[in-house]
Amino acid sequence: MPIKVITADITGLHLDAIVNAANPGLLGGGGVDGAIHRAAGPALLQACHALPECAPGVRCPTGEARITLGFALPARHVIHTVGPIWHGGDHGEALLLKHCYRNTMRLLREHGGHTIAFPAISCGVYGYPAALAAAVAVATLRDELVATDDIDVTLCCFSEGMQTVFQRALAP
Ligand code: AR6
Repeated sequence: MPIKVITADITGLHLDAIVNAANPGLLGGGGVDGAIHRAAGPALLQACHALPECAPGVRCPTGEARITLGFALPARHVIHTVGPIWHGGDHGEALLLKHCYRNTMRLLREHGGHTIAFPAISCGVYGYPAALAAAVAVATLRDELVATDDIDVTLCCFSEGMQTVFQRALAP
């Protein structure tokens, strides 16, 4: 199935999973993370808190992903992933971002999901240049979808400008 790009609030989407652009602590934050926690209600924070720490204060290292229920959200699950902070591009940012998409898709498959929406991971507070992030997202997701045609991926942007950037990355 083709990858779709939309402009929407990801918290309103009725899908098997929506993706949270989280931080390693997984206890909420600003941007899409804050919006998801507000819409999901306090049970999401409790579920995140219950996830094991792999280092003090770290429940999800950069590039990895963790899954919880969606609680009050219309989405059944939230897959939390931690994008890289942009430090100029020569600190492994592209590979870490690729791992975010790949690990998230692996969790979706493991939980039998078929529909998922991603926000523009790392493109807000974490400062990743949007066109570069969009290229990584599209290339990685295309790779992931080569072997399956039963997963419907939506790239959920929060502005028309961001939608244009992601749409360009999808153009042949
Ligand atoms: N629906 C869809 N996209 C959204 C929404 C929404 N409701 N709200 C914001 N965006 P950011 P990051 C877009 O900063 O760069 C948090 O504090 C936003 O316009 O949320 O990965 C975490 O706790 C932007 O295009 O995530 C981390 O500390 C995109 O989502 C840190 O920010 C990502 O922006 C993660 O930074």
